[in-house]
Amino acid sequence: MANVSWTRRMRRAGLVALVACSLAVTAGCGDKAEEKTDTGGQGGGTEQVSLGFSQVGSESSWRVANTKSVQDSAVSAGIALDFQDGKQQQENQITAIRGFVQKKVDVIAFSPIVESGWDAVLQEAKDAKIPVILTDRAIDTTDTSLYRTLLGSDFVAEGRKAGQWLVDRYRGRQDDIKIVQIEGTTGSAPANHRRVGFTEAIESYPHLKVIDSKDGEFTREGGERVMKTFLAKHKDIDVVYAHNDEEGLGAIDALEAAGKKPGEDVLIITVDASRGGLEALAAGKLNFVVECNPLLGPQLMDLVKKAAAGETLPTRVVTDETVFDQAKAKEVLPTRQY
Ligand code: GYE
Repeated sequence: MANVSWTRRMRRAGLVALVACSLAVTAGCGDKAEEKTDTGGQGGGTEQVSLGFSQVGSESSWRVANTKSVQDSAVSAGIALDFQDGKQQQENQITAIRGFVQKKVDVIAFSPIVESGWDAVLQEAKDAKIPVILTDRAIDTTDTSLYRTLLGSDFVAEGRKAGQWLVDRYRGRQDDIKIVQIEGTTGSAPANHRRVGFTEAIESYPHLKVIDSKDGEFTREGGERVMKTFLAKHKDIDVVYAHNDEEGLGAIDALEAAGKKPGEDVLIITVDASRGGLEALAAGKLNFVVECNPLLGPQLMDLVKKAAAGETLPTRVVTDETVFDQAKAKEVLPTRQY
């Protein structure tokens, strides 16, 4: 019985008991009925754990690597994965989660596109006693009992690392350094937290000035579009802080189209450290890249198994990450997985 958790057994037992109750139309369907059903044939622990996973979309190479990691790890862990692509829409993710509840999966995991608006659907999962694991992105709720844990990066720390590099780079300078920020998807945890961490790191240096900020939707096209509007609006931009590599690559496209040299005329900082980002860094077109690790699959599957087995999970699991300058990018590129 080792693999068949208390929660799963209870949920299924409860369901069977409920059906039994309504068929028999008798009073007194309680613990006894549940216990009876519980011992009656769950397959002795050989049953596969099922996981419903709702992904944000495929906006970036980070996301593509994350999806592959989740899918590959489910196979290696022997977990039956029901993968649903949210295609950048919160409604799609809500529908997927509702579907998982109806299908009675053992565990639900999802990467919430935005922070707010999840309480109702997560309450449905809670009522159905299905444990929920947040991966990658956080939600904004006052009811932390709606999920078991959050597995992913510390985005505030990432923003701070980006800001700290800038502080060090311009230490001793008195003149104004004009920074533009290409933000991630409005309302998403990484956009909110990367802005907060960055602001925090530079706020006691008044010469480091963020002169404009706009949503580039975590895509290369979005980054290019936003950078074009910044270039049209502002003279003498010194630094671009892009919330992910794709937006930084889009900013490179816009700068080159405007006859400027990215990495020299305008410094660019990004977050993710995907292969494309590190290549641009090694080529001198980006200046600093903060790592955000998308390979969350193996850790997620461990947590899924524990949740399915009714074990208590740590409320937060943070992934280990580093930062890259141009020399370090050249060093790691040959073995970079994503
Ligand atoms: O940085 C970005 C992606 O949520 C950490 O989403 C993730 C972010 C990642 O689209 O590239």
